[in-house]
Parts: sequence; C-alpha cells; structure tokens
Amino acid sequence: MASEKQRSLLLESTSRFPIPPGVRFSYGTAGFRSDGLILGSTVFRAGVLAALRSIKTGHAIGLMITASHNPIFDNGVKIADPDGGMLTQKWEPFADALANAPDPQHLLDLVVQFAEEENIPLCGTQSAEVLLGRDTRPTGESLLETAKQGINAIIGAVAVDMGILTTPQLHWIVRSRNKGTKASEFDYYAQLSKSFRCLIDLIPENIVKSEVDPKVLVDGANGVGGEKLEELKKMLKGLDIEVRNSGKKGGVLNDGVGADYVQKEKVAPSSFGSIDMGLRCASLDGDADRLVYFHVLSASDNSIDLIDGDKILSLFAVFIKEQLSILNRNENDDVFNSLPARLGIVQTAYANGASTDYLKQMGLEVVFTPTGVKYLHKKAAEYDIGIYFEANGHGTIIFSEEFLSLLHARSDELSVSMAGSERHKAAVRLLAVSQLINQAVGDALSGLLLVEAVLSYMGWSIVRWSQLYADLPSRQLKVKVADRNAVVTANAETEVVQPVGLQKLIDTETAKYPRGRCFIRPSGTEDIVRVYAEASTQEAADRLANSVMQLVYQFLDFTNSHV
Ligand code: NG1
Ligand code: ZN
Repeated sequence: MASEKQRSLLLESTSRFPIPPGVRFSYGTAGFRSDGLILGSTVFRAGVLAALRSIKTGHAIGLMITASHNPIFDNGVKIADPDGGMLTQKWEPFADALANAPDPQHLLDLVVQFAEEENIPLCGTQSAEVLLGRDTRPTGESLLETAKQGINAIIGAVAVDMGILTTPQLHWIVRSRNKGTKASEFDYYAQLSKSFRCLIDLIPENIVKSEVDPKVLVDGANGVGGEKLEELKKMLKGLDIEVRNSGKKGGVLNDGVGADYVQKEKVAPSSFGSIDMGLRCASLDGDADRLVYFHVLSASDNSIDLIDGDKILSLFAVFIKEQLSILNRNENDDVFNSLPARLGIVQTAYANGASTDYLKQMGLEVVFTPTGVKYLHKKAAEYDIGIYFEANGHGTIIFSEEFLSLLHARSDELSVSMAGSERHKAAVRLLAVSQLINQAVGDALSGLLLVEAVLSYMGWSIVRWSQLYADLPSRQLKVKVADRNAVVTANAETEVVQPVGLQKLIDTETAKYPRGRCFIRPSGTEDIVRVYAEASTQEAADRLANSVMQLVYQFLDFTNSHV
C-alpha cells in the first residue's frame, strides 16, 4: 500500500509537469523520443518508473537522456536495467501508460495499481538508486533535472547525476555497480585501455604489419562520443586516433555527420573527403552506441566503401572462431582437454544477405530476431559466446558467466602447464575481449578498439577487411501511410500477416529478381513503414523496393479506408 505521504508527494510533483495536449508517447524500439521541448512530462514519469524499477529489483537502475542519431533538437529517455541491458519488455506497457496518463490522479492510480501487482512496497521505508546520464544536446541539462524530480517523487529513491556520458558508458556503469566491480567513468577508460593493450601485446611476431595504416580517423558526430574518445585516447598506447567532428569547433550534432548518416546515405561525413582517400575511417552516432567504418573511394565526390555492422560482426566472428580453435587445438600435449563453446551469431532481417552467406559458410550458427537490440541481446545471451549486430552498427559480443569462469580456470591451468603457448595466449585474448567489449550494450568506443586490435592481429588493411565478402546491392525506403500499425509481421519480421494477401504479392514481385529478397515492417522509432529490398544489381534492388512500396500504398489505403 502506498502511504499518504507518498500519494500526496506524487500528486504534487506530477502536477508540476503537465503533459502536452494532443501528443501520444510510445516507448518504441528504444525508449521515448520527440522534440526535446515537449518531453518534460515524459522524462519526469520515466524518473518515477526508474525509481520503482530500482525498488522492485533491489539494484541501481540507469536513466539516459539522449535521442541518439536524431536531429539536435530532439531528445529522448531510455532506461537501463540492473544488468546494464535495456528495460525489461514486461514493463514497457506500464512505461507507455505512465507517459500518457492525462493528469496526476490518473498517474497516481496507475502507480498504485502497478505497485500492488508487482509487489513494490511504497510504504516509505524502501530505498532505490537511479544513475543519470545525458548526451550533449541543448535540452539535456534541464531534462536531467526533470528526471531527478521524477525520481525524488518516490520516497526513499536517490538520484545520482553522472553528468555527460555516452549511452553505453552509463549502461556499463550500471552493470559494474550492480556487480560490485569498479564502476566509475575513469574505471571504464582504464578497463578498455588495459584490455586493448593486452590484445596488442599478444599480436604474433610473424604478422605482416605493413598493410595496416597506423592511424584511424574518427567522425565523432559532433556529439558526446568524440569528446569521450579524446578522454580515452589519453590512456591508450599503441593506437593513433584522430578525432574529427568532436563538436568543439561548432559543428551541429548528427548534421551531415555520424554513423546513421554515413550508413544510410553511403557518403563521407563532413570534414572528410578526397584527402583521406585510402585511409581507415570510422563514424560514431550521436550517443556513441553505433559504429561503422568506411574509406573514401573517389577524389571527385564523397562516395565511400561502407563497412557496416554486418562486416564488423564478421570480423569479430573470424577472430573469435580462430581463438576458440587455437584454444582447442591438440598439440599432442599430455594435458589436452578441450573447452567447447557454443558460438552464436544473431542478426536481423536488415543484415545483408551476403554477410549471412559468409557467416554460414564459415560453419557458424546464425539466427534472426526482430529489429531492436533488446531482441538481439536476449538471443545472444543464450550462447556461451553470442555476437550480435544490426547493419546500422549497433552490436556487441556477450560471454556467458559460466563460460567465462571455465575460461578463467583454463587460462590459469595453461599458465602453469603451457605458459606462453599459443593455446594459453588464445585463452588470454578471449578474456581480454570480454573485458574490452561492452557486455551490457553495443558500444562504439569499445567496438572501435576491438576492431583496431583485430585488424592489427590479422595484419589487415581496411580494404582487405572489406573484401571478406561483397555486399549485395540493397535499397531501403520509408513509406508514409495513415496507420503504420496496420502492418503486422511474423517470422522475425520477414513475413507480413496483415494486411492479408500482401505477402503473396511481395513474394511474386521478389521472385522476378535474381537473389531478390524483400520485406516490410512498421518502424518503431518513426511514423513510417520501412521497405527493404536486396538483389543482384543496384538497379534491380531499387526496382524491387519501388514496386513493393506501390503495393504498400495500395494495401494500406485499402485497409485504412475500411477501418
Ligand atoms: P526502427 O525505426 O524500428 O526501424 C531503428 C533502427 C533499429 C534500431 C532502432 C533504435 C533500422 C532499419 N532500424 O528502428 O535497427 O537501431 O532504430 O535506435 O536501422
Ligand atoms: Zn545511438
């Protein structure tokens, strides 16, 4: 039961943040997002929710103010669960209901009812802790203050302002704090730089290093990532990083810069051009949870060879598979015993078909989930080592706790019986990867360091890496319809079940094109239906996407006029 004091505190605090008229907020693929100026009530309520989640779980919760790759005047809020992952999907309907409660009394009723259902005590003796972070957007500071008020509206909840952070840093801090390991921003840099150094120190002597350019140029999207990379750089040895678009020289966040722009437009971001031809370049998104690589192709225009999330995933898969096979190589030693590991690759329907073919040819198990890292992460957690990436560059590698403790034990054994052997080094490398790569969520900074370490290990230039396989030409289109939710999909979004009959026509259209593949789904972050098409030539991919777009118009107009 909620105490009287709690009830009146919640009523009074909520009344200070009325919801804007005529707007409906939805938790969507990755939290609430909209124009930052109308987000006050939503962020306040997200603060209330985070405090309740902390009481429920008995652990610290994260609350991040960011709108990722969206334009600068947008903002948003995401919640991190105790393990550093996304808020449990089970609470999303409550988040939606809370954000849209029309007035303080409705909100109080919702909270009281939900607290009863979930057994969350609101009697005044409970405690809760919420760690807050924000990116560099102009509305960030005041929204963070608003979130604090939401947290403080729950008696016993404490808000800890961690200041400006990348989204993955906040997730990492929440995870570390709840695990009882070192958890400050400084600790994050220290862990990343130490594990990176370990991987560099273990590069075999015989690697031909001449192919690998010593320098990487990084587009910071004029956001928090560039700023934090400069911090990390101070603690790194063995890598030359030049940060551009760090936001210090007046560029606008995500405007002609950043991973989303580079991946979707397939052109070099601002401050990059013909002078960089052939150099290894990377791009972060606005809150540094996405990473893509590219190199500039032409001196006359801004065209690039894009190395997207699928190819980053493939590079990591090659490396991890190799380390597992070295670890389990029988070199006729007396003490041989293998450490079998289930390695799983998780992709979405947006993964380029050529990447899936390549991974399968390597003998890897590849599975698919719907779009959104909350689905990919959960699936990857079913393996000893799960690698997941979205084509847009959001992804990571996760190791099960059980496998990590076996690996630690094996590394200790080998350090006695076979110190300095390749098998021992492979165990140490895998452990270093588990420290370097962010286990909570996709992280452009830790991903960048792992790419750099693996390229050095392989002795590969960016061109060699790009040649792992050739991407199939693809096209993505956004279709504006009256009601995008009229489209209902199944089978990891590859099949339309509603409107009935549409899938059959998509199949007929797709069958006309060699290597054709096409699917549609409603976006979870924008008010549109997305069409994705892939085929053996760019022209064919474009034509397939366009004809399916026409089908979407026909069917959805039909559907809408009959609703
Ligand atoms: P939606 O709008 O649901 O397609 C987009 C991305 C997702 C994910 C989320 C969250 C594409 C095609 N979709 O989701 O992969 O990153 O944003 O940011 O890139
Ligand atoms: Zn992002």
